[in-house]
Amino acid sequence: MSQPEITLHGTPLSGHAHRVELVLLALGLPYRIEAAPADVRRSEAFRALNPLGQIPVLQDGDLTLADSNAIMVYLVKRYAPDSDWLPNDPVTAAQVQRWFSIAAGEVMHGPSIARLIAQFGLKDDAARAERISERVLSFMDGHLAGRSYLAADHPTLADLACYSYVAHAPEGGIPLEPYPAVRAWLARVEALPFFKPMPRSPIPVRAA
Ligand SMILES: N[C@@H](CCC(=O)N[C@@H](CS)C(=O)NCC(=O)O)C(=O)O
Repeated sequence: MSQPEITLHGTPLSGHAHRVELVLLALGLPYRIEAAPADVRRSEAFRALNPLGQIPVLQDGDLTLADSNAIMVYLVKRYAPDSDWLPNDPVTAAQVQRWFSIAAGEVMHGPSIARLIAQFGLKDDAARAERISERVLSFMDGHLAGRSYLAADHPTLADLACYSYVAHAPEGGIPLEPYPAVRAWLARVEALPFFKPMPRSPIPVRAA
């Protein structure tokens, strides 16, 4: 039986879509990308897929699923349940979940919002995004000192969930130089054999 085609609705510069694409690549699953820029996301057809109007959305056969972290869990449970991406042992499973929360919480409200302000003109509180970024990056840097990956001694979905917006933090004016353990971890994720980068945007010039 041929495998149903997986469609990922996203855009090239969405870190939320990028993390899902990394999982599709990690699992070696065939997929196609359906571009969903802002005007498409406002359409009735797209709202039928996700009433929140957000990307990413995954379609796999009859299944339509929104939310990047939920999609990552689905893909691993459905296609690679015995893999190390989402371990079953209670402590590691909880650690992965913790980093999902950080990805959707501090990483979203820090580096991701800072990038949206700097690159896409989002009207939001840049000082707050900077404060949250510094707090989460300091925390990650301490956590990663002496560790290779976020939730286990091998890569898990936690790393893929947090990677994109941390790697692209400088595009929001958030420097990564003060965080050597974070930079080493980013390099480790980038060295994974399936890794595909998200296109870089220009780094904003900081006022002197
Ligand atoms: N919790 C969602 C957040 C997704 C999200 O914020 N997507 C952005 C693009 S990166 C979006 O579609 N924004 C449009 C909007 O919120 O109206 C997830 O993890 O998928």
